[in-house]
Amino acid sequence: MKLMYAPQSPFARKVRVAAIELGLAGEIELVFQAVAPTKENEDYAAKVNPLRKIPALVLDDGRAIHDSTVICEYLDDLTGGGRMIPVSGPDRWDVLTQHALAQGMTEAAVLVRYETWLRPEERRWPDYVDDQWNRIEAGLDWFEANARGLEGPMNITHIALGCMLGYLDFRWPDAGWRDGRSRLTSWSTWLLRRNSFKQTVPEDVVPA
Ligand SMILES: N[C@@H](CCC(=O)N[C@@H](CS)C(=O)NCC(=O)O)C(=O)O
Repeated sequence: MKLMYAPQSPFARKVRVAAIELGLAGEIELVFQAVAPTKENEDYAAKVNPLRKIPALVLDDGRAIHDSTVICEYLDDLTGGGRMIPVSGPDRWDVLTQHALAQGMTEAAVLVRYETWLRPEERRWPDYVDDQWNRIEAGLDWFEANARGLEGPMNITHIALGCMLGYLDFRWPDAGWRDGRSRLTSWSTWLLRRNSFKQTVPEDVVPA
């Protein structure tokens, strides 16, 4: 299997962490794919993901699977299922809902990144950026208030939230998301020290 990824991407990191946690990393070849809004990437769009986003997993028979959530579920299924996303019952819906929150926060952070780094300065919309930050902050507050739910075996919510927090540290090291959030801070310290997270720390490099 080939994972189309970039070392900066929090969504690709989510898949890489899940693969390590599930013991599948050795079966996945990482293939760098440069993506960005306005980058046409026609070949990638035609063969892998019409949305031109990473990550995508290309299977040995040529089929492509995306997005990060579906790939995590696919990898989970390969190893019997139920570890990343509970199969049924109330836990399934809690995990999926909390994962959707972590995922939405990550999407907001990536939008801020594009808005402040890629969009030409004269066309930027500061209220939009503030609004995205506001959503991220609200999500952080929710996880701080409900951090007890983060205890327990590693699942897709833990991974998505860890990748989100790692992305904040990577792109905005001075943003101070830990301020006033002691429970989330200590949980993330534990999480980010796991091998799966240590092996996938985001880097601003273009792989050879
Ligand atoms: N819902 C997708 C989001 C993926 C995503 O937005 N990836 C970013 C990189 S971090 C991307 O491909 N951006 C390129 C673009 O928006 O054109 C997932 O979970 O995989």
